[in-house]
Amino acid sequence: MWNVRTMVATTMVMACVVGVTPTEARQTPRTITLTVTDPVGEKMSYSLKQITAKPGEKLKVRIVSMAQTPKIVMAHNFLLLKEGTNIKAFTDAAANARATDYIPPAFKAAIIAQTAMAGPGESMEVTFTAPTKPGKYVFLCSFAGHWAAGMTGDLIVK
Ligand SMILES: [Cu+2]
Repeated sequence: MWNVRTMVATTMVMACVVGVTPTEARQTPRTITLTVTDPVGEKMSYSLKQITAKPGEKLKVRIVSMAQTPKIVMAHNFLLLKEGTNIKAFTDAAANARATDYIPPAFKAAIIAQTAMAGPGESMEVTFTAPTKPGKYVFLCSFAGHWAAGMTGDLIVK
């Protein structure tokens, strides 16, 4: 029974982390956890499709990969892009940027925040300040083919 209880407790803690918690202090980043599992069919996604933030809010995004597939063929990151970025052009360039962990050098200026790639069982995080300009900002995984498979979402600043 001990194991079952621990699992239940862990699941409850994870559920809380995934949910949106109110900002307690301006200086303390609000943690947002995005989990990723192995693809279902051809589809791939983050556990959250949308993150809402206040202008200039400090956020910590943690990406947790629960995938089983080896990192070389299945890794995930979180990239937040500036408004107006040509997403198709960005991801096309990223697919050819394996040497730089799928971060396209020509598009570095378009990235607001990025984590390293997380392989199976790994988690990576990044702390950053949300844009001060209200709007919709795209986040995505830049591993080859993952954006096209659905691994993307929006950060809504309002
Ligand atoms: Cu991915």
